[in-house]
Amino acid sequence: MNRIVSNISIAALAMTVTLAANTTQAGTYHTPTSFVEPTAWNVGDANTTYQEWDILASAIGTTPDVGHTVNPAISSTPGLSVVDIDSETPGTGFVSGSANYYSFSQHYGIGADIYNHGGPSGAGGLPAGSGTYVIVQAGLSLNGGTGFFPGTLQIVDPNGGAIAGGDNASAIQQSNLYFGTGIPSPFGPVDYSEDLWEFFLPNYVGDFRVRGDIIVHSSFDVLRVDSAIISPGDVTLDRSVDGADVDALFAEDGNSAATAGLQFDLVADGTIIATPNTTDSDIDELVHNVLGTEYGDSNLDQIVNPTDLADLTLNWLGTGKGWADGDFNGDTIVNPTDLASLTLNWLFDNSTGPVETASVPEPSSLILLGAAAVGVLSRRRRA
Ligand SMILES: [Ca+2]
Ligand SMILES: [Ca+2]
Ligand SMILES: [Ca+2]
Ligand SMILES: [Ca+2]
Repeated sequence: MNRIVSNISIAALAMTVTLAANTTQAGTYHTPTSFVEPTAWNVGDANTTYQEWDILASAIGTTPDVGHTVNPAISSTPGLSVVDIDSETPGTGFVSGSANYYSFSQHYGIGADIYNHGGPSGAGGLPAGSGTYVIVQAGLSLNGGTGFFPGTLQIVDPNGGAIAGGDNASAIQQSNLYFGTGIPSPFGPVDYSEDLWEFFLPNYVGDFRVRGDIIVHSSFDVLRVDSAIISPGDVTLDRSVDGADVDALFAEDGNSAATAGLQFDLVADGTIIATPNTTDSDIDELVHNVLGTEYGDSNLDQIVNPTDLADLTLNWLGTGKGWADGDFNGDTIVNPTDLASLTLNWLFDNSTGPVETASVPEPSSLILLGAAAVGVLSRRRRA
């Protein structure tokens, strides 16, 4: 934050005060109608942040006025500032009488400094390989159909440097939430847009800045930023690592990380490899190193035993199946290939709890069981 406090910023601040004092309108002119809550977590959950601004009180370091919830607490408060276009220096925009950011002379930018759990103000202690999921929602009036210049809303580090996954082209999603015409404003009726962006920052849990460049005569009105720490292997970004993540990773086999999403590229080489037991395999990284288990462990208790075999037999020759059903190679079918994976790892045990001592079939009898299952079902299909 200190980098933006300079002689230039003092001049900009003085201009802000003067212009704000000359305006006669007061208060914000539009309340977002379509902002959404995160679906993968609730505001206030552990290792998440939420901050929202509507009344923009200062051109530099406005604190969130709608809400600010961080768990666990972080020692620094987020700040929203006007910056120059394509720059992190204080900008020519100013606080309008409607408590928005505005410029009638030049394009300008906004930057929101967000303090994250692995940053200097946070508690740290997060699992190695954790990343950050960021949801940005903004509302602003348009000038000739433009508010933010396309491609400029992005996540950068607190000094403006690039973060993998934070560039606009890497956004998981960009959606228009609301578009309105004839919205009353201090400058007459305007078009108004509410938009949402989602980003995933792999291997990044530090502080960050949300920034974007805005066209002249567009009035920047509201901003909401939610973030959550994502554990390694949670490729579905739902704050849980389970069989659904294995299935999702299988489904991206052969795709580029840019296409699939950076969260899938667990062995970070730009390509998603979901072939078991191969060099640089992302699925091996998930199954072996993140989940600590082997192919065949349908219930992910780090043991391959009759419980998993029961899942497999229950779904034998079924289609549209996943890891939890006994599909261990991602082809969505439960068949002899999956049984072979299970038998190969039969009685694998990486659990820390007591080893199951109940009587279990020997591998030889297991293979006979599998052969019997194939035989029975083959006869049924012919019948
Ligand atoms: Ca998940
Ligand atoms: Ca990879
Ligand atoms: Ca198991
Ligand atoms: Ca299969």
